[in-house]
Amino acid sequence: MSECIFCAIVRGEVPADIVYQDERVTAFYDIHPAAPVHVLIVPNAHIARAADVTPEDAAVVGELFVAARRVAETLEVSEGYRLVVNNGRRAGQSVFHLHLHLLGGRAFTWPPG
Ligand code: DGP
Repeated sequence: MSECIFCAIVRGEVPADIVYQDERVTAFYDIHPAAPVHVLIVPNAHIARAADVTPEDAAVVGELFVAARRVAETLEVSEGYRLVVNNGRRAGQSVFHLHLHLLGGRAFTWPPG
């Protein structure tokens, strides 16, 4: 998946402000922040969309949430943050490597746009 920008970030080939990384998960600041805290949490192995997640991916998908908790604690937004997954262009997905958006540092409304 050499053409995938998030794969390149995970490999360290494209610079990013990484806030957490382990063998299976990487978290880095979004280049176009939509909140005072806006971090993307991705599996290191390429999965294009939430709709492509298989039972074999269940463990790493869980690890995304564990990493989100860790990032929220590190960045001191645990009291209120939003996790978002855009699946497909119609839902606003622009990078086709599965990612959680962790948004915090401000209040959020519902429903989202
Ligand atoms: P989505 O639209 O849900 O697929 O979110 C993709 C996000 O990725 C979007 O908020 C902008 C961010 N993004 C795109 N390219 C880069 C990049 O090269 N570096 C970083 N840090 N973020 C990126």
